[in-house]
Amino acid sequence: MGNFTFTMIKPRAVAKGYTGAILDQIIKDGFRIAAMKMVLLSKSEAEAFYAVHKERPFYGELVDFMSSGPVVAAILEKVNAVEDYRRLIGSTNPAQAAEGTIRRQFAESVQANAVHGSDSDENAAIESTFFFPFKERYSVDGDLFMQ
Ligand code: 3AN
Repeated sequence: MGNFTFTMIKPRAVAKGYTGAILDQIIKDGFRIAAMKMVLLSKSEAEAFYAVHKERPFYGELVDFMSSGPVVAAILEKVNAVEDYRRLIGSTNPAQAAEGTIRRQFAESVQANAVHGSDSDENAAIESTFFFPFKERYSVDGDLFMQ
């Protein structure tokens, strides 16, 4: 069980001014922000980040969307972070996301679903490294520095 996960607040949610409300919910749920920045991904960076989805029909659209405006990227620290954060954000499709989840409240569609959350400890490490060098991480737990 890992103690950190990686998230992005996606372009539409940032553009609509939901960043503060989403971060507030994340913090109130017991996550600690270990790293954070707002960044505009280039198309090739978005392609690289979502390379695992290359064969899926929505890949091109997803890359265009994720590079259409700035995202807020963060590493979140909490015991059992990956699983707890997936529960907090809700299902990929906001129409199926449980009441009170971040996607239920702030998502527009399956694609513009407000936030990304890592789906495994392994991917949390890979995705964190994509955005944050070790010197930009402020961890209360040494694990964040030992990937
Ligand atoms: P999750 O983000 O819940 O782990 P994935 O890994 O299946 O979901 O999909 C990655 C991202 O791809 C989603 N967050 C969403 O933005 C987009 N996506 C997934 N399914 C679709 C779809 N059917 N049409 C458009 N975009 C999709």
